[in-house]
Amino acid sequence: MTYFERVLRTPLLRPGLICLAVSSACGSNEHSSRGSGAGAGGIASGAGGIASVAGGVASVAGGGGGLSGGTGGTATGTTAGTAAVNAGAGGAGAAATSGGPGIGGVSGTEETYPVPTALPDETGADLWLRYPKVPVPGRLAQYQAAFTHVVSSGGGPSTQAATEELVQGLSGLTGTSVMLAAAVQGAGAVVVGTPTTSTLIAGLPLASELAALGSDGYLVRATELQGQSVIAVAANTEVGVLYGSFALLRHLATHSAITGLSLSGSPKIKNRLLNHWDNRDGTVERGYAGSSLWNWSQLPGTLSPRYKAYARANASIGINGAVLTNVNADAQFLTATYIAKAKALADVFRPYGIKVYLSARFSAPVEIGNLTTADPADATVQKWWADKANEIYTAIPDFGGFLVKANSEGQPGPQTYNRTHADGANLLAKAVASHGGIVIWRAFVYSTAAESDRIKQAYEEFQPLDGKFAANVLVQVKNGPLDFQPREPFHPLFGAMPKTPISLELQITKEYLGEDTHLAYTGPLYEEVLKADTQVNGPGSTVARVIDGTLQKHALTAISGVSNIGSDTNWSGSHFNQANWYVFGRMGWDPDLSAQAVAEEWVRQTFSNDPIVVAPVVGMMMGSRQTLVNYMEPLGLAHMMGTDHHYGPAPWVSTLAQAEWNPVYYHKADAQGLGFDRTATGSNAVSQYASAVGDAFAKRATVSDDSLLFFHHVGWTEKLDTGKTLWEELVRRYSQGVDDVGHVRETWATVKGRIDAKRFGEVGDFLQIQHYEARWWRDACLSYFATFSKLAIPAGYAAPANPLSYYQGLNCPADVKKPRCPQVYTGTPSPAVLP
Ligand code: GCW
Repeated sequence: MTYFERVLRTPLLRPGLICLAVSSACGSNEHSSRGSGAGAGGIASGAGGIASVAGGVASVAGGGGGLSGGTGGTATGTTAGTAAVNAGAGGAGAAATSGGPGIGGVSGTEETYPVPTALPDETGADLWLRYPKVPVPGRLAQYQAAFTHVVSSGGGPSTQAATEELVQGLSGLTGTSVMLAAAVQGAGAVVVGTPTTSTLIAGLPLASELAALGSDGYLVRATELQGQSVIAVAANTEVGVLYGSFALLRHLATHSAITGLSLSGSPKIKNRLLNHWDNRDGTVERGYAGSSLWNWSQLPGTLSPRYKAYARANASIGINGAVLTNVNADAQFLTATYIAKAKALADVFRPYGIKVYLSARFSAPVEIGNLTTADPADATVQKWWADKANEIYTAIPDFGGFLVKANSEGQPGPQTYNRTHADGANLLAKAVASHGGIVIWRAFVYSTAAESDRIKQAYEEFQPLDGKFAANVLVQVKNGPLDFQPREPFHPLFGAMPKTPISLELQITKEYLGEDTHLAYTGPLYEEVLKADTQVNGPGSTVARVIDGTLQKHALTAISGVSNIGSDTNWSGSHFNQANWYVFGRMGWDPDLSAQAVAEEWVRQTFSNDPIVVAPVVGMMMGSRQTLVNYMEPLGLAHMMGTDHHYGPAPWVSTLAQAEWNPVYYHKADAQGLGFDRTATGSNAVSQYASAVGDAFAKRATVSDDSLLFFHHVGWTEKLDTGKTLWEELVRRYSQGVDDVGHVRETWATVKGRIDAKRFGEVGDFLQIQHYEARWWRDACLSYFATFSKLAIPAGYAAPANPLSYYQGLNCPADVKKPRCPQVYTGTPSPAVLP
């Protein structure tokens, strides 16, 4: 049976069987009293291939197996029949990881969705905040009865933002005019506020629950007021009220039941930041979504309406900080002219609970301050930063602080003056401390010194500094030790600096994952690193527990995502790239959410709640990252992308000035085999991990195939766990990756007519590009590796379409901001695995 046939045969797709609530918006710290589901399906992290795509679908459908792990949920929905949640046995896939935290079955409705008759084209500009009228009559009637007016009797700009959103969202979803009122006026009131801003909220018996929520938490509760049934949205702060309003709207936009409604949530990580790599000239480093959203030349006088839209979108997923500027920093951003521009943005973002931060160029005292040094030990330098901080805080009283890349890839830093990273960080930390600011100091260091193994450098430089950083400094660590590859093991610094708050840096923009066109949902990647067990304090010492501060007892916590946002109408360069922004926010709020649960809520809000759309599209997303790994860098390969632009395959590059800039440095293909020996017989990078983890990576018997070539140099004809030789397994994965993109295209074809023609067509076009480029990756890499293995493509697999010289001679992309390689868009990319 082909993948396509399997999708069509999924019981879910039969009329009347549409109970697919695999998950809800509710994770372990975002509770619904109505859902008591035990772990829903986990993510696929293993060999994947076609099974990973199919597994995603099967798990949503509650069908059998696939790669979905975990036991079936047992949600107790209040609407009859909504309890059958992800009841599939799961775990059939050998590579299944365990399921996520308890997830209640609260999404969706049992009603049959009508085939849409007229679907207006959509640009994607509304993101997941579309609020279309509920198209199923039962649920619509419930919502129309329950939501007739929004009651707010006080409060400031954040409360106003919340009520504006509720009025817009509820009006859209119910197809009626939901009004704002100062008092309860009959049935259907949504009463919002804090005990301070609203006497109605103050009168409800919520004090003890609110006390447990902290400043950003919220409660959404069906209750009674003045003899009327109402929904209360309550919090300790007005921003909490805003978060609660978005939680309610998400609940409704996913067509969830509202009987006995009770939602609550509070973030596990305090600072949840987007890092924009935006430059003064409007370009975005590693941006594939147009130019910068910040129109510096028009600021501060002209405020694009997109600034507010950006703030709404971020608040809706819990993001509460934006570093406006590139870590490859420009001192001009710290001048009065640019501080005024940042202030204008801060003023727009403030009601939405979003603070602005700036990247700080370490040499700014010299470049814009006329000093002769930037030495942290110099008193004039210290005064310069203190004065600069005062100037910024005068303009922006809630300025978040500085993000710094120092002594890496040519950036200035304290080492220029023989000082340490801690000396540098503490200089800035002291300047912002009295204002409540923080400094986020990046551990992504990339020196020019020759190294035995480039991935060891961050640990070597930073681990010895543990305990030396000021209290308001976080060290920000990328998910892996190399550089945002499609797959890497987790970074060894997680857990290794117990006295230092550590922030996790994820990349949302897909620099190494197909940039704007390829569908690669990063939720599974994020989940993989968050769940990775550092073992520093024994089992359970996951990266999530390191960065939420619970493992090593830090109150200062942060997570950053390198933004994929730009001036494109669809914000992120593609419709599916919006999901990566979305999942970053949701997992930043709750790092225990499952990628699958988040994918489902995103699809429901972005495309459709119809199970005939939700199940296959969630399946496409959940399999997409493994599929991309397979056709780009399977089995632990890394960094084989084209020079500078990082687009397309170039494993043969060997002549760049520094050894570790070259792909050959990372894959180490030779006549014997492939892969980087990082065990004790090689660079011994494994020794940077806790011994239980390092030992597991070091042994061929225990290292997973997904990390194999990252840690081992393996002979071409050595047998892997799969029973195939390395060469055979390599060919199999590359080929499977290509064909799985073809299967995704077939799946996408099934939702035709269920979503608007514009977005349907645009996604289809990108999938076609991805399919051709996947074949390009496969053919180029296999042709190249064959020159070492001297082995033929095994029977049952297509030969590369062109000789190696063809791929080596390609000169693309013409435009690195929208990279394409039309030369390879010929022929038929599949099948790579011959029928
Ligand atoms: O991933 C690499 C990018 C650089 C980036 C650097 C970093 C901002 O290729 O463009 O520079 O990482 O994270 O500092």
